[in-house]
Amino acid sequence: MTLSARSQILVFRELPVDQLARLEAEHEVTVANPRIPEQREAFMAALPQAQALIGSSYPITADLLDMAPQLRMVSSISVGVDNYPLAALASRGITLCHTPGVLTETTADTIFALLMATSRRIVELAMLVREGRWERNIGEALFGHDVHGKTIGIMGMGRIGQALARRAALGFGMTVLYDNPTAVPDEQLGLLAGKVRHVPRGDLLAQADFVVSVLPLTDSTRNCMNAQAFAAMKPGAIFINGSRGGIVDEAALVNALDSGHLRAAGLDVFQQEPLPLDSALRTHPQVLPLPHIGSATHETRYAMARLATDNLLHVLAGNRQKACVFVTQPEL
Ligand code: 8YV
Repeated sequence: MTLSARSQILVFRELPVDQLARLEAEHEVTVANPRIPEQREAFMAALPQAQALIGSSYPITADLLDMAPQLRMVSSISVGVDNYPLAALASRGITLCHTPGVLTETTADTIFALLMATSRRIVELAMLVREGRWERNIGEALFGHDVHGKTIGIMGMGRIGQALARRAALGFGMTVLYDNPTAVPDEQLGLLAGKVRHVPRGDLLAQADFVVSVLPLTDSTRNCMNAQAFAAMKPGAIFINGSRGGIVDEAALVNALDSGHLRAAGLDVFQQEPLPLDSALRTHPQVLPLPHIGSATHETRYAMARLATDNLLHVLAGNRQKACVFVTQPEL
């Protein structure tokens, strides 16, 4: 890739000031977040000249790429790349970079916190106190369920799945089942070797007290948590989704909760985000919804932005080999 010394960069999600300064020191930079109505016109106006994009959480479609004929790379501030037209990028020779690794532990923390909060009814009981309804000792009707010592089934044993398994197995003495296209070799499992079991999905669904998705969204995982999958889960089990909303048939989940087959669901991601006001999942008493906060800590979002800036500068300088170029489905 031969690019002018100072390339045209379009920043479509706010960057930390020090990372924006790094880009401005070497390139011509336009900042315009199309999710903000007042900035959408500036974003569209900058597309025709843009040689590089950096940002996240906005659908970069094939049609949009047609409006950016100079585009040579996209640096996503994310590990997931399901909102990018991978085939269209490849056919145009546009390099896609992402930010694996830096968000692994934070996202695993979030997912385990969601599991704990869902099982122990933390938010529901905090509201009881806040709303002045704590009038006597908590009775059985408000008890939650233990997490320690139970069985967790992890769908997707990539970086985040393994970080989650470490929390479950090493921190909470849980039995850890996982399904993956292939078993993870012991040398990659490290401390988890001998502490996790690779099983078929059917066994995972039937045996787990907590079924947790950390699957990437692909054509093969889309809607994989459907009515059949929920019915295969253990009665009284809890479903946790920390990956992508697209893997869940949300109507089927609501039915599984309404029937009492599933005890509860903790969801950090949804088919449509922000979650529509008329979604049954927003107010369902057995659902604990979060607004996609998996990696949303100051420290981690800064690390992601810094890595995405590194990636962009490496590729524009002709050092593609130093960047986290997306070439296969990310191990979340
Ligand atoms: C962020 C994520 O929500 O990295 C991902 O794939 O889903 C999250 O870390 C998002 O990408 C914003 O940066």
